[in-house]
Amino acid sequence: QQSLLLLSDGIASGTLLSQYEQMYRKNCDLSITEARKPENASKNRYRDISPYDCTRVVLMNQPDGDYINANYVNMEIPNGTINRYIATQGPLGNTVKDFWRMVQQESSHLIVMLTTVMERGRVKCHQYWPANDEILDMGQNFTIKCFNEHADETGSFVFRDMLMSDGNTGEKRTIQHMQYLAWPDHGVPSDPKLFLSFTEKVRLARNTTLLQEIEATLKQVKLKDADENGGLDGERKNYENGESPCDLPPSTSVHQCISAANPPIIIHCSAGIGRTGVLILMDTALALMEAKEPVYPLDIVQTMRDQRASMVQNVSQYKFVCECIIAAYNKMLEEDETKTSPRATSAAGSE
Ligand code: PTR
Ligand code: PTR
Repeated sequence: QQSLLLLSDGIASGTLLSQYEQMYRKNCDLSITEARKPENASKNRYRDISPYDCTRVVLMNQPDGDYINANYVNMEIPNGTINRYIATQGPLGNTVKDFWRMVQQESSHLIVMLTTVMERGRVKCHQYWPANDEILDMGQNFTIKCFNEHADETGSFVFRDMLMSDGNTGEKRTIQHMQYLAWPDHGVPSDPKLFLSFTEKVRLARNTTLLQEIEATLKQVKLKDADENGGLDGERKNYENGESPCDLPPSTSVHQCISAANPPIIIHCSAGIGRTGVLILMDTALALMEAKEPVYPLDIVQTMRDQRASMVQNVSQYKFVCECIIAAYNKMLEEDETKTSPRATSAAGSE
C-alpha cells in the first residue's frame, strides 16, 4: 500500500516526526469551560488535562453534577463502521461512582486500562474496582462484583469480569476489564509484539460483545414484535415515534438505541491522553487496513485531537505506533500470502 510505503519513508527521513511535532495538541476553536468550573476542580486528576465541552460525556441524573473528565471519541472507517470509544482519566477516589455511572449510562461492556494503580511510587489511578470475588458497594443499591481475575501467560496483562448490578432498575450487566501492566506514562510498551497482541485481544473482545449485544437487541425486538403482533411495520412505526425496540426506558430515542447496539469501549490510563491515544490510533489503523483503506496516522491523530486534546502524547509514542502499524501490515501480508497460496506451501513441503 502506497500510504504505508510513505509511512516507512517518513519515519526514516524524520519528516513524519517533525510533522507530528507541528500539529496542534488542542483545537482552539473548541471550548473547555465545564472542566474549569470551581465545583469540578476536584474531579480532574491533572490541572492541564481537560475535556472539550462539545464531546464531553454528560452524566445524567447525578446528584453531584453532570461532569466527568471524559470525551467521546468516534473513529469512522470508510466501510461504514464507526468505532466508538470514551477516552477518560484514571478515576480518582471521589469520581469512582461517576465512572461506574458512566459505564452504565453508555451501556459499555468493555473497559481497557493502560496503567497500573501506582507507578514509581506515584498514584496514577484509584483502585476503582473490588478485589477478585469481592463486591464494591456504592450505595443506592448499586454494586460491582469482580470475578474470574487472571493474567495472560506472559504476565503482561490482567483480565477480569465485573458484574454491575443496579437494584433500582434490576439491571445486571457483565463487563470485561482488560489491563495492560507494563506501560509507564510518557513512555511506550516494552515490546511491540505484546502491544499488538493486546490490541488484537481488545478487538476480539469488542467484536464478541458487539455480536452478543446485537443478538440480544434483535431478540428483544422479535419478542416485542410477536407480543404486539404488529409485524415489522409496527416495529418501524415505533422507531419513527422515537420508541425503543427493546426494553430500554420508554424515552429512549432511536439514536440511543443504535448507541446501545454499538456501545463505546471505555479506555483510560492516568491522564487519558497518551497511552489511550496510542491504543485508539493502533485500533483505527488496523480497522483501516482490514477495510483496504489507506492509513495516514497524522490524520488519525488530528481526528482524535478534535475530540480529546493531546491524544498520543509525545513523539516517541507516535513513532512507536507508526512502527507497529508497519509491522502489522507486514504480518497481514504474510498471512494473506499463506492463505492465497496454500498449494505452493504444501508442494514445497512435499518436495
Ligand atoms: N503534571 C502533573 C500534574 O499536573 O500534577 C504531575 C505529573 C508529573 C504527573 C509527571 C505525572 C508525571 O509523570 P511521571 O510519574 O512519569 O513523572
Ligand atoms: N500534567 C501531567 C503531565 O504532563 O505529566 C499530565 C499527564 C499525565 C499527561 C500522564 C499524560 C500522562 O500520560 P497518560 O495519558 O498516558 O496517562
